[in-house]
Amino acid sequence: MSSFALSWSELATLTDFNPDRVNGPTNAQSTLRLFGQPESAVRVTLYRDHHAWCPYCQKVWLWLEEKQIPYRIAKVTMFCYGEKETWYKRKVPSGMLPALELDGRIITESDDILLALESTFGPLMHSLLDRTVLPLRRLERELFRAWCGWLCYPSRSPQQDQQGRTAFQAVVDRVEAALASTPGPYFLECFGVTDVIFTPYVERMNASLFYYKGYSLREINPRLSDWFEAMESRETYRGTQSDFHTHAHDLPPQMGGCYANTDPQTAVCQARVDQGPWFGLPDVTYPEPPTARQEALQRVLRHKDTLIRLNPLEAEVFDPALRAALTTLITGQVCPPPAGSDRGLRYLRDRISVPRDMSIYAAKHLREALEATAQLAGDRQGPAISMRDRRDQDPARFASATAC
Ligand SMILES: N[C@@H](CCC(=O)N[C@@H](CS)C(=O)NCC(=O)O)C(=O)O
Repeated sequence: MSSFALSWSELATLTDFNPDRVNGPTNAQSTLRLFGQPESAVRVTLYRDHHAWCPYCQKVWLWLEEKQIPYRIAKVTMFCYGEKETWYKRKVPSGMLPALELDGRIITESDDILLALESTFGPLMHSLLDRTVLPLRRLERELFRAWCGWLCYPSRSPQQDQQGRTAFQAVVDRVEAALASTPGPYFLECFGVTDVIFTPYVERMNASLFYYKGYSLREINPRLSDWFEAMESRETYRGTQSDFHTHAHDLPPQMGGCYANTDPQTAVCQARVDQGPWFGLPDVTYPEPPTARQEALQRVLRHKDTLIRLNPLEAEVFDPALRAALTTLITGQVCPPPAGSDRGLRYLRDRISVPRDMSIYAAKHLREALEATAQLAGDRQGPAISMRDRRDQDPARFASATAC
């Protein structure tokens, strides 16, 4: 059945999504985390990037969430998507992220940060320097290098691409053996700092190799599959988790380039990540939370004025088109948008960033609703996403509405 687009005030009555960002589940929008403790208990500030794209920031973020250390979060711009804040350069002249302020002392380098946190608050199950952790840390770096070797250099031939794959798989096989050497799904006998260390890049490998190489890390390797599933059982990880679309497009400017192979499967994977359907991709397997659609609606309502202002379409066209997509999102009913709005709807579809904007299932619903609505208007794609930088994501333009 088809319906008219609801008004902004009607849409606002259809979501009451309002989680406790200070004491509730891990989320990317918080600027203060207390875990039930008073604000006077805060000794730590984490400086991390606005977009939650920085893997080293995710490592420290996850550690703090797992240990439930009260902390503040200050968000900083990465060079690849905007101007670094002057106040941050005064604190950390290199501008590098993450940084941590602990009792007034600034610490940089994610491993040094974790060591300082360990010595103040105790280890997360094991110390980074534990004799069982050290070889696994080295293995994580080997995996990282093999991934870069395959992904970040153009191959002159399918044979050369295959060599990259073989070298990567050889390290993955050792990761599989390490995971198999303990009874549970984690790297050591139970969850701990080693899992935190592997998380950021293994998540990025899963996304980027699917998109650029047609290789599904999570589906091909049974132990890593179990590990992902175990990680996804943790509220902490779910709050930091990104999706395939976000990583496929945030990585090239950060890594200095990601190169697709010519395998036909790669084209299939790319079409699926860029144009959907987004449900069923191996970027997430835990059951969808019942609040996902309401979360997506609430997050768009919060930023709607900026989203309309920044869209390539005129406001008179994009405003009703966006309301049509949100009507579909929340009611499930088909809602035709104005003629010519397909490009603008797909522009927004492509610029949803997970978990910066919303959690993974909320984003899938929003992408689906934007795409279903765009299809009623036409088949034009939005302006191409830049692979050189992501200045199209400059957070300054959202600055007035960032705190929530
Ligand atoms: N070895 C450092 C690496 C940190 C790093 O490479 N950070 C990148 C972001 S992922 C950065 O700050 N780049 C500067 C920028 O993009 O603004 C660590 O472990 O903390």
